Amino acid sequence: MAKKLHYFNFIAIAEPIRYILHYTKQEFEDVRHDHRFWPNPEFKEKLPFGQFPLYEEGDRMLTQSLAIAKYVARGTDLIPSDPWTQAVLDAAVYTIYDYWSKVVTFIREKDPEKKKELKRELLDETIDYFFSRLDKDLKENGGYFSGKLSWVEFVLCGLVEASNYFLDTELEKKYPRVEALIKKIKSLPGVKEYVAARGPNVFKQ
Ligand SMILES: N[C@@H](CCC(=O)N[C@@H](CS)C(=O)NCC(=O)O)C(=O)O
Repeated sequence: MAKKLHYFNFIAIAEPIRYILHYTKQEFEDVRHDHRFWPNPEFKEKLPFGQFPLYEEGDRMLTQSLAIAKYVARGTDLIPSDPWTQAVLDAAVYTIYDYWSKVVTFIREKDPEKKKELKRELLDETIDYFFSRLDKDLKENGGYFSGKLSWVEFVLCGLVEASNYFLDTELEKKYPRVEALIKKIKSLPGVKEYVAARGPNVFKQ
């Protein structure tokens, strides 16, 4: 069945899904919508909640980036069979999204003074609060969130890359296990070739 992933011509919450699809060697159409021409009323209306990402499989549609990431990882080693381990991974991914929601607040802020303060807070407080704990978690679990590679490490990698772009930083530099994990994800078969073709630009015109 034909698979399509729709998102903007950008990394962010779609990139972990792209990584998982490439790593697990699933053929899909990577449909990029130009953010400069958004909202495109015609297409926005077709989206169940007016937002990307949208995943299509034949005539079925799925929204919500985490639901899509977990779905495309189904049936692979990236989803453990043990319910407790699955719950531990869900807890880690919701924590990563709690962090990401603060970056989204910063991205959406239009007032320059408020934006500056939100950036300061992220760089001086929020990142360390979350990443010191995530790094500890990785350290205690052999470099992963549950002892082995899962779909959640792909989510972390994509959102660190997007944070770096929006905040003009390299946040992983202070967190050695996060840094090592990102290197590992980006050198996985499938991901490595995709990243090489994608290049350093997070926007693709
Ligand atoms: N909780 C949703 C958030 C979706 C979302 O915020 N999508 C943004 C892009 S990151 C979007 O489509 N914005 C355009 C719009 O709202 O018109 C998810 O994780 O998929």
